Amino acid sequence: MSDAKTHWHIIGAGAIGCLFADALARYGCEVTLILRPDSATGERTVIVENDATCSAHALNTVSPKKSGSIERLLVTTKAYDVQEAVASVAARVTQNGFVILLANGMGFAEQVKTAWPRLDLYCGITTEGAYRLGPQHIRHAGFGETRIGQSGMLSAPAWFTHFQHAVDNCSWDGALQTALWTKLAVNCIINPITALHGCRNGDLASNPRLATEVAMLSDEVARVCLAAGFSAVAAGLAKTLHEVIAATAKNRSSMLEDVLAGRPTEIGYINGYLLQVAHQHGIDTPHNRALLDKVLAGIA
Ligand code: KPL
Repeated sequence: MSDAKTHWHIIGAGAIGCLFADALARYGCEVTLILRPDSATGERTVIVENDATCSAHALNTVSPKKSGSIERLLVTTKAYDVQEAVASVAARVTQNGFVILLANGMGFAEQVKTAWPRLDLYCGITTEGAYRLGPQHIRHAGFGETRIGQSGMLSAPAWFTHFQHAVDNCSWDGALQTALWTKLAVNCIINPITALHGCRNGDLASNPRLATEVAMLSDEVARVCLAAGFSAVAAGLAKTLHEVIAATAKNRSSMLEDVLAGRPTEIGYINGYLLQVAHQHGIDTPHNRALLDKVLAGIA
């Protein structure tokens, strides 16, 4: 069997899950979507719309209990669902199998590693933009990049070559922790402020009051990055923020989208994780604490 024909299971059939399912299916892989235990299963058509094209693939969907043995598992749930998702299928991941966690925020990988130490675990980050138009029907709204890595693994494992061919603009990152901390730092600032003020990312630069809030929060976040050993992330934070805000000026952050949709937010794995690290290093982070409390309380 050529590697392109390998079988991927994807748990978390939201916009990002469908985007990756479509990419792997287009490359020729067999793709099975694992749905929630109470969902109707069977063959479903995954539709991905772009500006110019629309791609459709009939994929098998199963419940966790019916997923059979799993060699390659991609987890694309919300951060707060990662543990439960992995728990529902961990026993089915084969001895040589592996798991990629592709969710926003940090902290869940440690939880998974502690609960299932035998799993060969990779992490990823993606800046691909996609939103749901309906069940398994999405719009690919922004072309981004995807990075995959594993702590301490400088070069990519053999399976990665084919994954990289299937997924556009995807690379192996031998220092993924730095990329994860960069994204965490940016998300700690853009996400809660936009969620609380109900504004687009660009307003954080154009509205002086919000820009002041950004500066105060950045200062705290940078101090935690530095203490955690990510001095380059701390030093480059102002520039990175400026670039991300400019590049996503018209977008709503994922946290604002969650608030508007009445979903729980991922703040526990974003500012909540930062607060945990700050506490370990004895750093005072009152602005992050206040934002976390307000988002959790739903205060605008
Ligand atoms: O990652 C993002 C998010 O919304 O979660 C940013 C970079 C803030 C873009 O909106």
